[in-house]
Amino acid sequence: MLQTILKSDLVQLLLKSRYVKVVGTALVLLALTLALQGYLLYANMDKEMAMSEPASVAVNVGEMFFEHADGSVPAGFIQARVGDTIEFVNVGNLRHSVTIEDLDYDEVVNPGETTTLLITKIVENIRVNCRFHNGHEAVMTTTEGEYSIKDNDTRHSGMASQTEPYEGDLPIRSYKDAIKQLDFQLVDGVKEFNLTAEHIVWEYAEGFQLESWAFNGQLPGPEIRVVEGDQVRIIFENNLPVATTVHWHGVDVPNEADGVPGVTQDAVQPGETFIYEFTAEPVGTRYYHSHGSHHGDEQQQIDMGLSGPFVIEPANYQPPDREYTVVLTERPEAGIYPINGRVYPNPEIFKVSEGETVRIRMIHAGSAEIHPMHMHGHQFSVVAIDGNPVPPGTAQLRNTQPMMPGEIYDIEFTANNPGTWVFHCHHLGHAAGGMIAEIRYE
Ligand SMILES: [Cu+2]
Repeated sequence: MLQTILKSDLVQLLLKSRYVKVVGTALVLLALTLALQGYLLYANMDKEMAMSEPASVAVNVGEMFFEHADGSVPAGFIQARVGDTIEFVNVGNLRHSVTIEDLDYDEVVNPGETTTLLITKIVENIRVNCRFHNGHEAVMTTTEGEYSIKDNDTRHSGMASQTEPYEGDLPIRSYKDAIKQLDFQLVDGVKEFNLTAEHIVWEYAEGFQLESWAFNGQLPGPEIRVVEGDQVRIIFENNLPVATTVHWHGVDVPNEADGVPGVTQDAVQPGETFIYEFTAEPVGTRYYHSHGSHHGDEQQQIDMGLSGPFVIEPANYQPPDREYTVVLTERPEAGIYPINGRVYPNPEIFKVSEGETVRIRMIHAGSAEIHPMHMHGHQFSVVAIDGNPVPPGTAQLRNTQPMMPGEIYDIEFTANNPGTWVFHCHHLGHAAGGMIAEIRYE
């Protein structure tokens, strides 16, 4: 730097100058430059010292996630430096553990409690699990100095990597174990259904298992199908580790059967039974879902799997040639967006034959996202919205139908274009997260 200044034309000119005053000015400028350089060097050192000072990093543990409390690092990724302490805070309702095999660390953390880990060495991409619940884990990386956040955000990167094989005591189930419709018994003219909420591990695709809460052990819950005007009795048993309720979405039930904890009933505690009784009305595609145990945990319970279709047929129902039900759900913590409890490359397959009229009852049972459902190769008519028929002659002909959480659309199309066609969410992050079904001609 000094040499550069001395060599510069301006300095050479000044040095040649006979005016000492000018030379003096140049020297003052030079001194100022050196002082500024020194200051910058000092400031940098100060910054580096501040950055390597040990910090306490808060990581929230809940159902089913590990995430930095301040949101500075993507969910599912834990970043810290040597010397830092990580405070794992259980912000959920269930008991969790912080289990890090590579660090020989295994601590149980009850709801509201914290366990602290001191980082003593650099580790790269090691797994942090909870040994009680398959389905949430994080990748931890520590560094010596400065943070370097890697993008490992399973929440937004579409289909997450395969889960560890589940080794606990919960039953592992998949679409292969699911039944289509729930049977009833006729008791004094009342159609009586037994519905249970169960704690299971659900296999959305091969090698992709997540701990779930499920009606009758399946995702989505089995379809309950009744006829307009039926007297319906649902004997609901809660076998979950948490309290819950069941809400009959779009059904005009009497108030006491509406399933809202703290408003129309007390939450059904683990091991308890609650009876919902109502008349099936109005006609149309409806669904049932958890309304949580208290205000605030509905989203968690719904995302973990507590929903299923409820269809009220008109008397003398004339079904189309083919009829299918689509239940859209969301597991944002794992980056997957299932259709009927399945994610691509394990898609729900709708078989059709050329010339058939096909009806699909689409239920958005997820909790948060918009799903524009797009069908390839066909145009469809929207024949019912939220279960209620669209007046004849006014049905829209579409190939994409956006759906908001809680919305229901019945669509119909003619199978007039043989092939294998995808039917998928056009929010492409959701498609990447598995929200793709197939229409296959037989
Ligand atoms: Cu979507």
